[in-house]
Amino acid sequence: MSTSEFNFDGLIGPTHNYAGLSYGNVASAKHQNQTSSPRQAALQGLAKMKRLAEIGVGQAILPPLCRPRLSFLRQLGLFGSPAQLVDAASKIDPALLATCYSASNMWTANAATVSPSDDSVDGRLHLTVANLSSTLHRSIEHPSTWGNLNAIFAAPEHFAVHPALPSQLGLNDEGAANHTRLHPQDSQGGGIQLFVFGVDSLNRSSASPKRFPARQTRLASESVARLHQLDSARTFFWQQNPQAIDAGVFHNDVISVGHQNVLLCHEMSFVDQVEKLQQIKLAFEQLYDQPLFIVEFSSNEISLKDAVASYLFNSQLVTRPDGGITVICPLECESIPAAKNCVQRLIEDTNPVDKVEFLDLRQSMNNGGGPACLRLRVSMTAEEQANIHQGILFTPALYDRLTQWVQTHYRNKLHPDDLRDPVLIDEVQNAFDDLSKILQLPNEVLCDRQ
Ligand code: SUG
Repeated sequence: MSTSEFNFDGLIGPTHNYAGLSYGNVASAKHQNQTSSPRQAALQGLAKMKRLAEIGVGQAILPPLCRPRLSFLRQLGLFGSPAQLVDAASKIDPALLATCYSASNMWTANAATVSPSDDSVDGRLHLTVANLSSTLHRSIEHPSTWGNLNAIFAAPEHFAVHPALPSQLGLNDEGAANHTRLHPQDSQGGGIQLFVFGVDSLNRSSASPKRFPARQTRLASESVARLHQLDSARTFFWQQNPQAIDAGVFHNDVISVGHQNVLLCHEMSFVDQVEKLQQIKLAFEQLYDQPLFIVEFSSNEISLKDAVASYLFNSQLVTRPDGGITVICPLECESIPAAKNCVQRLIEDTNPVDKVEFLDLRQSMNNGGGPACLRLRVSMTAEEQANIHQGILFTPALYDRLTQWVQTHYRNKLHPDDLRDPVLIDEVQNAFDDLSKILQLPNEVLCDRQ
């Protein structure tokens, strides 16, 4: 069946802040305790969605999760009114308060792993919510993400929404950020799915990073592939290069991006990279009788440090209606010379990528989230599209309403210390009351924090 790709971008929530919660994420550490602008962040995210929709790419949104997550604080033995809970959490540790206020769910590439119906034995589109169990602030996302995805993909004859894998050491799963699908330009027939894990938790002697944690395990990736009923002949499991993780590449999408018949990567992306790239190229060519374009950049062209600073590999590759591919880069790829040269080579070399656009996503970038982190790709048939919740499909009218909504409800400035302000609890609640009407999703689904 013919499918088209939609980007489900995270609508950035009203409590976007810089608390430095993600160990191993260089940008998050660097901006710890700086003042953020939730309003600018959300407007930058909306501007990206608008631009992609103008280019002609399928665009939808995933709602933010309601914060603070008070039920989490109650599970930890705190009690009282919302204001008392917030006060108690801040007295235990400001990091605990920041944890339950985090807007990290904006990076929807970590919300779930998605396999289109063409690839699954049962002919349904599969989504597995990511448990995000490597970091405390992200590990509390999955119950609400599960609720939202069930409300959006509510037709079980078309969609299978799997709950997160058990949140246990050894099963850490960070979703589509460590997963890519390759397929010919005409998207008929199944694709090749590439899962990238950071560590093999069942095999202690296997390579692993020394400095920073690996956030995806082999067991998690393989379990998701089983749940999605994928054809093992078309499914690959590769290990991320531990040196890259130690340089701040906490997800594979910080060092590699695949789209359609193009795979863009750094030479330090994977373990046994030369052999792996040969294997996948051969598999693609045998299956589809056409080339896979692998664009690999050497450390001489761009160091790991510049790759992490520029987020070159977190650019989005999107197919335009005319069949060409545009690379959507963060502004940082324009200002870091090595990254700019790589972009130039990418669009000049023989491959389908022939245009570049640079977008300002600085608010998200300062927490380690680039263009590709902000979107979850879902390839759907026309019938599947008609069966998802329609209120989240991006239109010019929805853009106008959400822009107005952000202007009305979001603070322009937010410092982690401001999270102690009890007024913020009601501000967020009011924002969600209105959002529920705009997206036509029940408030108890959108704001399940009680
Ligand atoms: O998980 N940052 C996120 C960034 C996620 C980027 N996503 C992808 N690469 N797909 C993370 O590290 C920062 C939160 C803070 O410091 O408050 C944070 O969670």
